Amino acid sequence: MPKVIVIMGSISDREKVEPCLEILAKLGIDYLVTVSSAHRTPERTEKIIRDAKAGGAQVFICAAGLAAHLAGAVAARTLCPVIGIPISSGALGGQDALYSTVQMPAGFPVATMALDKAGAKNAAWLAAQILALNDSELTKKLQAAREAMAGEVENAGASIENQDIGIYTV
Ligand code: RP5
Repeated sequence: MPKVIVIMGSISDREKVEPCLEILAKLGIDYLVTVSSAHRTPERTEKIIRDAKAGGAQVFICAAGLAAHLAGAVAARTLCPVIGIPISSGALGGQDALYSTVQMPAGFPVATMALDKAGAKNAAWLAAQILALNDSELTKKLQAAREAMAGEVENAGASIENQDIGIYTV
């Protein structure tokens, strides 16, 4: 059983969750990805959580839209960290999913990310940071990734300074 379990509420969420899977894969983190709904398939969701627990999974990532109950329903059934990705869909454009995911009762936290792809990316980074607490190789990968991001910003800054008036130097 992989350490990260990614559950989306509907296959229609897939495209928005994809960046999460890409980052997990890039970091060499095994994950299980599936579709299950807190409302449409509550028993299936329970079984996924049970199996994940038995298999030693450590982090859940849950993506859902509308009255997004999935992350909360998972949080109610596990002591593992649960990361929620609110998905925009429907008449309220994702505010419903954001509020449903973020407004958890005390004692049942869901680490709520931004909506859609931006949130999907950070869900992967946060899951990686949680796992890295006990994985020095993963810590090194995260450090390297941050250095690469800083390098990209510096290159972009240098490039625009060369093209434009370039009055800012460090
Ligand atoms: C939620 O309802 C899903 O997570 C999805 O974002 C939304 C719409 O689902 P579909 O009707 O497209 O299956 O449960």
